[in-house]
Amino acid sequence: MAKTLTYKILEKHLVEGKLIAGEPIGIRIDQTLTQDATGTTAFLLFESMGMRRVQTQVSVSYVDHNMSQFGPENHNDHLYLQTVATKAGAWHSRAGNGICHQVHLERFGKPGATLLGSDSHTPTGGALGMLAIGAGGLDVAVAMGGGAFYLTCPKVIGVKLTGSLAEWVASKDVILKLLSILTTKGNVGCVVEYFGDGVKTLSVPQRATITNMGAELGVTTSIFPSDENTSRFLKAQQRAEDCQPLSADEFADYDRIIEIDLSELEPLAACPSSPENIKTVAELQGKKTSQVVVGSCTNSSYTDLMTVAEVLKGRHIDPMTEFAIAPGSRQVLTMLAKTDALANLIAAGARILESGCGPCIGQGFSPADGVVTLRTFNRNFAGRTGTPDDNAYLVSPETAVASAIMGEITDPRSLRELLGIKHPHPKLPTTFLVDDSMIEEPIDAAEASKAQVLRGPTIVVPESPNPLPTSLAGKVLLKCGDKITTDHIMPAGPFLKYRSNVPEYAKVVFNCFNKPDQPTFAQRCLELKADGIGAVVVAGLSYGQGSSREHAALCPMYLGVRAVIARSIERIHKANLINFAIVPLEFVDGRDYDRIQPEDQLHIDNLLDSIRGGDRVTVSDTTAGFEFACRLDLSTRDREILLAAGLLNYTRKKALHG
Ligand code: MIC
Ligand code: SF4
Repeated sequence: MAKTLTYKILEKHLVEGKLIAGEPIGIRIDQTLTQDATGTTAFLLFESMGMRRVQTQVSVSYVDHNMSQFGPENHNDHLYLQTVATKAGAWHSRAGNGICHQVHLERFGKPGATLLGSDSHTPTGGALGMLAIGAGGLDVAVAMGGGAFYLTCPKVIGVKLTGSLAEWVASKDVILKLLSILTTKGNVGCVVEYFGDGVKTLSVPQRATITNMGAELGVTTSIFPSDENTSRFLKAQQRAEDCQPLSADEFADYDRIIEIDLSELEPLAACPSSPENIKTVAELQGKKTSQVVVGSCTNSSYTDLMTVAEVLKGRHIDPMTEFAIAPGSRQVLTMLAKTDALANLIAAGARILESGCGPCIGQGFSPADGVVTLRTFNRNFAGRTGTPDDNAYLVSPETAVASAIMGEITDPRSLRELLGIKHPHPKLPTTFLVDDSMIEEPIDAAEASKAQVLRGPTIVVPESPNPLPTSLAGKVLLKCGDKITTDHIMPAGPFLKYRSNVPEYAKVVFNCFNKPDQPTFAQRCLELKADGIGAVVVAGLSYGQGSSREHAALCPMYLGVRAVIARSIERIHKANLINFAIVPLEFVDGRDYDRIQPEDQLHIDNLLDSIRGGDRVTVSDTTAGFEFACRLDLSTRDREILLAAGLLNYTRKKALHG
């Protein structure tokens, strides 16, 4: 049978199970990445499992998220990550070196390899023809220690690209188009694989924008073939040895094919507050902007920023619009600095932020109340900017710069007519500036064993979950709607600095639902926990969308949440719930969601027996006096993990008993 590229790579890495869509499989992981906001926990758990040295080909620990350094927390984390990487034999990319996904693409990503990252945008690496998957930190810690990664063998959606992008239309518009077709829901268990003649018209950085934001579809990953453009990029990064042509077989067996004619696309925007709310920029034309930011792992490559700099050359941004750029990496920033581009940006009024996630994760640059902010990022979940009622639109760098000049949302295609500007089409360099002096190489084990790991007082080893009870007595502490993101569950922004201190961070679980002068979700949970009752969260469709942050399971677990009952749960979050012994239950009949009310008492008889073997449980709502059925959609390994009280305990037991 003609094979997809996804299955070719899976086949080479399969260690358990059969390659049949929907079946649980285990794969060998060649590379891992962690970032500081998830990496501190990942490394703490790595140590807690008794693991000493990483066993992968390449494991890189990046510092890119928490760089605001208000108080000692962030720097404590940086020092811990740097020294624990030395001890464990991992690479360490220091603060200021850039966003993990951009740097990984530049310096480490490799066609045909598998990459597991504790960040949901790890699939960026798919731009190089690698199978790059996001997961919770604990899964990544296990992979660092040489363990397999377990996933559901995916269906493959083939996206056939034809034609080529028109002037001022960007690769961002390709993924926004796909989001308008597939939306952010219902794509769990699929991989998106690009093929067709249009592929060769896209450079690696353009492909990376597409694979990066594929995360918003909720798919396992996205992948492009590795072709001449891939080799050109790798050679320009002085990595000719990593080149390897790879593609699907002709007439590969895709589960579904979607065709996108690149020539027909026009500039698009994701409107507040979901990446699936797509409109054409032309429809939004004229809306006043107050803030524009170009950056994030989606759109901060050298060519993105050169485009912006060239358009701004000799021009100035609108007087009522703030404009900032956050370069994706130190390589990008240095290369801008070595040409006139950086000077042009500064002259045009751009504020130059450091190379890192910055405003994308609410680390500053929050917009004023009620204003429109335009961002080249991948997520615009409500409040993610740091402003509760924000109004964030996601656009391409072309649309961003056109709007920053005009002070209103502007279709970049009108720039030629309005200001006589032609698209600058900056060329991909034939040689990128390679300076790895901010990436520390692993040292040999003997030398590393002498290294001291620095653990500041704000770094607290996370607790392990308590075993699940035989029967669960629970109470609905929160009933929420559809598309609850991990940002709703565990806010970032000013709280991001508490990632390595679970008791502190847990105080803001579901903060967006807390009301002034009333006990918080955390306080109510802890009261219940003291009475031996499990807290239960009830939710609608697509619960746990968005990031890979395992704190969205780890902190609720700490507070005593024992089960989530939802209409559907997203892949990474579901795995995180299981890893921290929170039972993920899905309504068999979605209408039962409407019958449950907050504060209802729930009871599940023989919970452990059901986890052992059943695919259904009966839940009694003793307050309202009815029973309903829930699905327990779990692999054998998932069941073992829940019964062992989480992945940490499970891995420890396995290490002891084999
Ligand atoms: C995000 O974009 O939401 C993050 C911050 O990068 C997260 C990881 C995290 O919460 O640390 C992600 O995408 O997984
Ligand atoms: Fe960082 Fe934003 Fe990318 Fe997440 S989406 S890795 S916060 S730049």
